This record gives sequence, structure tokens and C-alpha cells, in this order.
Amino acid sequence: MQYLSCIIFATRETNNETYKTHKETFRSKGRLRNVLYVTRYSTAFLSGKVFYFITFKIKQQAQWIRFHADWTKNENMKQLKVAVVGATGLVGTKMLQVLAERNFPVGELIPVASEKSVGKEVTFKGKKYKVVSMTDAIAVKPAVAIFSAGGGTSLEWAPKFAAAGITVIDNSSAWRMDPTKPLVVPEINADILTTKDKVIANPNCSTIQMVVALNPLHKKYNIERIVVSTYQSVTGTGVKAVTQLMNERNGIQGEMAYKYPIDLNVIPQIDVFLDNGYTKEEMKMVNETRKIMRDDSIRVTATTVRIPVMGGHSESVNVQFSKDFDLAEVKALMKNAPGVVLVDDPATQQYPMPMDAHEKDEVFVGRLRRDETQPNTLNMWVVSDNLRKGAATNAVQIAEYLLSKDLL
Ligand code: 2RA
Repeated sequence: MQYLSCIIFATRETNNETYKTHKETFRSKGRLRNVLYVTRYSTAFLSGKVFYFITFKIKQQAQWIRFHADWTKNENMKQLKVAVVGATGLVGTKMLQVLAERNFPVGELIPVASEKSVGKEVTFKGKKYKVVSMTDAIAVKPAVAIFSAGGGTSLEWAPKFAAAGITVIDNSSAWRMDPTKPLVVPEINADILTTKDKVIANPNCSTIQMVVALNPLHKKYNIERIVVSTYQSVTGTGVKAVTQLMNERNGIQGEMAYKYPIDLNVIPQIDVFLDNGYTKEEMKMVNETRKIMRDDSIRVTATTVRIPVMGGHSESVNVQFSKDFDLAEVKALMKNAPGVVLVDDPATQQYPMPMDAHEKDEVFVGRLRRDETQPNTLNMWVVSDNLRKGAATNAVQIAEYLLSKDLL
């Protein structure tokens, strides 16, 4: 099956309403990634299938690209058994939402959770499903199991699923730095995946959004060093942290997810401290970035911070290249980068913010400017919904890639 990287609506009669209707149609078919403008389209009926030939113009490059897709195939394609492990958690719930929204061909959903949640119900596409145990899920032999149940659970259970021939896409940190396991952001390195990969690691949210924005720049200018500071949403911690923030806002004494109040505060600690004085979250950004971008020479230093925000993580990124860059070219690269939306207009105070990134799949980039203190260095601001591109969307995109390449 072919996935469209962009779809364009256009046409003489296009107005906001027809555009919205088309957009929803494409979204419901799970194919909408970016939107450009169609200038021409035609259809052909070949081998029993309708092909839509769309022609559009990529404005930045001012060249015409012919783009075609067969989106009728989705209805006819094989339906898969899909397990979502940790289906009752914050990320698990988002996984179900994203699977439904992107119309992943779920023939049978197997929601899985810890023993205490077995028998509970989750809703998927308007239908209720009973949560089952790990052992019962393996017995049903899903094609793919998307795990979001913590490192301990993944360490114990992912190998058991894999041994049963089930492909695991794991959202915990358990396997990310295992040299035998691929760590994948589809826009960057899905090409490393093979049928032999039965446990595939989904990177940490703060890493994903940064590398999606940086990879096109790395390819062009070669990154030497990254200095990143994060401003991370409480949703990254889970339901307990969202509750703490809301309780504090409403003057309710309740269980604390953090050692300190989070409302009207900023906590410069995410995850536990390591011997080098950095937190685990900070070292994830260092190590995962190098692994995904396949370049151990990139120097990364990070400060990760929790802020009283929901909807997405924000990052201030200072990036030093070995080659000099042209700012207009950097903006053009960002505009055309897969999965990136450029929001950068100081004149009208346009820049990415978590409230705008919430419930979106893209990584939003803005505040692009030269670091005037040293050569070849760029400052940028990167925002994304940590539960979507930072977790669920990336995992589902990996599954989509596997499916599209017949690797499931
Ligand atoms: C956080 N990165 O925001 C974590 C979640 N994986 O705490």
C-alpha cells in the first residue's frame, strides 16, 4: 500500500468548506500527512482499481511534481490483529485514538493491560473491547503489538511476544539503546527495518521532535553539536501528573506525581539523576539522537525541564554545523521537511506553541535565527504533541511502514 506524504486540494471551485470536506475524507482514510494545493487531477481505472493522478506544485522549489496514489486499496487490504499493551494508560489511549484516526487496518483489536485492569473495557471506533492479559494476547497471535506499559513490562514481555512471531513496537526505554534493536523515527531511518526486527523501539518524545526537525539540516550542513533545553508537558509523566496539576489549580490536596508543586513552578528534573549529574531524560536525548541519525560524532548536551503545560513539549535548540548556512535556505528546508511545519514570522508574532501543537501529528519549528556569538550556528524553537508524534503517532507510523513494505 502506498501512503501519501502529502495531499493537496485545489481546484478552481475550492473554498474553505470543500477543502475541509476533502481534508476529512483523506484523514478518515488515514492518508493525510501534509496539505498542499492540487492544480490538476485525473483518474484511471487500472487492474480493477481506481488510481488518482494528482499534479501539484511545491512552491518553494517552483517545480511541478507528478504524484499519484491508489487510495482505493485501503478498503481491500488485509486486516490485522493488533494488540495495544498498556491500553488503559494515557499513551495507550492515544494509541487507540491514533490507530482509529489513521484508519490503520485493525481487523481485531486486542487491548492488553496489567492484571488489575483485565476485564475493563476500552472503546475503539465506537465499539467496546475487553482488556485481556499478556498471556491471552500472545495466544491470539496478533501481527503487531504496540507496547506502552513501562520498561519493566517490556523487558519481561516483549521477548515473549517476539518469540511467538509478533512484531513489538515498544514505547518504553527498555530496548532503545540495545544495539540489536532498531530505534526508529519513520521520517529518518525506517529503511533499516527488516522482517527480522521483532522488537522495534520507539524513541523518547523529546528526542523524536528534535531529530525530525534536525535531520534535514544535518544532511545539508552536518551537525557538530547540539545544545538543547526542553519545556516538557506534564502529560509526559502520565495521568498522575495531569491530576497533580489540576488539583493544584483547583486548590485540592491530592497525590503528588512530582516531589514539588508543578503549577506556577518549573522543575529542572525529568526522570532520575545519573552519576554524571545529568538526568536519564537528558542522556536519552544525547544517545538516542546519535543512534537515530546514525552519527556518533554529533555532540549533544541537554537540560530537560518540566513545566505546568499540557499539549506538547517545547525545545530551545542551538545547533552548530560544520558548514555555514543561509537562513532562507534553512527555512526552505524546514518548509519541505517531512513531518515538519514551519511557523516563523516575527513580524506577525507567529511561532510554535504547545496549545497549537496539541492533537497534531507534526513537529512545529520557528524562531529560526543565526546564533551571532559563533560561526555556523542556528537557534530554533521546536514544539510537538508529545503523546502523538512523541509517542503514539510515531509508533503507528512505524506499523504503517512495516505494513507498506510487507514486513509484518
Ligand atoms: C516525559 N519523556 O516527558 C518523558 C515521557 N516519555 O517525561
